[in-house]
Amino acid sequence: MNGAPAQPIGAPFPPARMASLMRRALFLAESNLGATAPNPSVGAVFADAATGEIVGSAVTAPGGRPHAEVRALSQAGERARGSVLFTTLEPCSHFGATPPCAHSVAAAGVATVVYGSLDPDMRVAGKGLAWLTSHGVRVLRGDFVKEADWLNLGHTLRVTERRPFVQIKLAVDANGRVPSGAGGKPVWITGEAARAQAQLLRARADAILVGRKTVEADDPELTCRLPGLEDRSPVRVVLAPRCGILAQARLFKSQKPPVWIVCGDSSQCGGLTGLPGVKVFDVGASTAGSLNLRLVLMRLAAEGITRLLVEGGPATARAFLDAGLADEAIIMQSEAQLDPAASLPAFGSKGMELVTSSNSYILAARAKAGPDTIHTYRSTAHWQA
Ligand code: AOF
Ligand code: ZN
Repeated sequence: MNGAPAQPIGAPFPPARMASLMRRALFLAESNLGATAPNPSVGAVFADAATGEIVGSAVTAPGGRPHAEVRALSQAGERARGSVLFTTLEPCSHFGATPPCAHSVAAAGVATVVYGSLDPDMRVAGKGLAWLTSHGVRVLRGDFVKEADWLNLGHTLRVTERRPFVQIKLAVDANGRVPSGAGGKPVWITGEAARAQAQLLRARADAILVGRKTVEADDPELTCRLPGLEDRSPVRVVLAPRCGILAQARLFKSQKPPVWIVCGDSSQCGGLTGLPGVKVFDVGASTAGSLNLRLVLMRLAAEGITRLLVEGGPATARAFLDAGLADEAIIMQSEAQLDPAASLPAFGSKGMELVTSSNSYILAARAKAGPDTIHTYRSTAHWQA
């Protein structure tokens, strides 16, 4: 269709307005990613049917409630009557902690609901749309369904596969190499702009995960230090099959956000179990002593995690890739060249090609951040060109 958005018959607004209102809803949804778990971050925009003017808009509140639609509805007030709602997710139909959004929307006299993703939650799963239709509200699929599905992927995977969305982030040099990590502190490869982007990834995650070796080599804090977003730091997760993490690590200096140690034998974690803000999860180890990553992810999902950022090191990233459990790989590439004697190929022996030349991943975006380049690869299981 010449690149124009697919237009449902009888759309309430011209194509460009339909697209921009849904884009606005997506933008809102994106703004609270990482803050609403275990609930999805949804964006909702009410537009006046006659003028297309926005009369109320909101995102799911931090902590997951109230839901986006009811927050936006209270802004719109009487102007919701006869309006058009653009929402990134099918409005809910279940009586949970709050009354169902679909009921509130229909009761407010909204004329049309334009939605992005269907809600896979069995309590909703089409019943939200059915409620709306049976109460006289017109329901249309909106533009940017692919983008909405991508934003909701953490929620979808938690519901359908009982695991979170997994995003891998790795900073590499011009040759795709990473520092070998014996210095006792992080080695910065990328510049300030890329680092700020990396911090934003932390803000948009529910949890950040590293392997025990990264704690030893870098002694990181794993918090979000972007001005104004400090309270968006995710739960800090360390994969440590045999524990062995020193209680002196900087991670334990602050109790917030919590630190979760996922191990294969909690009897080895003696010194850590009593630390404030620290929880130990024992998922059992294989005979080779490694952890089953699917079990790790299921444990995190059971704790409410929908979006997990895997930050290191390369062996940990590689393990998620090998297990087919990485949904997105964000490669931040510097123009600098590391000393080969003090560096390793990213993702272990295979280097970056493990992602960049794989049929399982597709380049979804490439952008400059100062002198660095950010390559975003997405799993073709969830993202098509
Ligand atoms: C919406 N709008 O903004 C969100 C929705 O535990 P509860 O009662 O808050 O319900 C959580 C479920 O509601 C969640 O699993 C998902 O199906 C839906 N989330 N729905 O209409 C929203 N966050
Ligand atoms: Zn709802």
